[in-house]
Amino acid sequence: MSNQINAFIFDLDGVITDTAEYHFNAWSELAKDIGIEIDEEFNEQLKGVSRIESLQRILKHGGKENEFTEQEIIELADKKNDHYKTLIAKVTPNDILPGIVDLLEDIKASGIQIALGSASKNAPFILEQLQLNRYFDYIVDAGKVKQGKPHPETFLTAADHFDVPYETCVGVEDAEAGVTAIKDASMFAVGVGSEPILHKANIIFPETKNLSLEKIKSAFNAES
Ligand code: B16
Ligand code: MG
Repeated sequence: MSNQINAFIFDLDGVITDTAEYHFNAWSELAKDIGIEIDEEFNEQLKGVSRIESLQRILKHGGKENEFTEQEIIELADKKNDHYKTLIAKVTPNDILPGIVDLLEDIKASGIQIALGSASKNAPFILEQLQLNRYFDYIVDAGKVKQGKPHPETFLTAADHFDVPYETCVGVEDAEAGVTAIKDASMFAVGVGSEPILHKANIIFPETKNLSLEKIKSAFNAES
């Protein structure tokens, strides 16, 4: 590993802001409509996972994976997204998780490029609501990613855009699927959350307020 970090690639939900709760609300309601119950523990499996894949996991969880046509699945996913969009319309800069603006400032001051690598097709809208666009040099278009997390494509797309070696990129994630994607992209993984879920990450911070560029740099250099 080279000891120069060329790019940071951030996940959105669970790292920059916490829209997981809104996703959970919208999915729970939709699931209830079709006779399926989901709880917070099951919701962990939906974090970082695309909209359609999330719905397929919910249907499987409820033993209804063969009950809907492809068209009906799309309609159900659209219904969840319509509800979700009404919830995220209320997002403001107050919803930025603690420590994130300082970290983005520090990265920018170091001259390192920053990308957003979210699985969410709503990511550009949320970033705008948070008024964080100016920090991001590139946003991966979740609509164009063929293989969602845990596949590394999201992270590889950002590195390819910057034309930098994968080993010089740092990915920041809160979800197991996301950390797997970063590691499979041969990048340095920063996990935010609990050790048992994120154990594959190179360094783990319990909460966003604990994130520190200095600590990330020294852990990165120690592995170079
Ligand atoms: P959408 P991230 C992910 O965002 C969420 O964690 C996941 O729960 C959601 O299903 C996915 O985005 C797709 O979102 O329905 O808005 O396109 O964590 O990758 O920033
Ligand atoms: Mg996430």
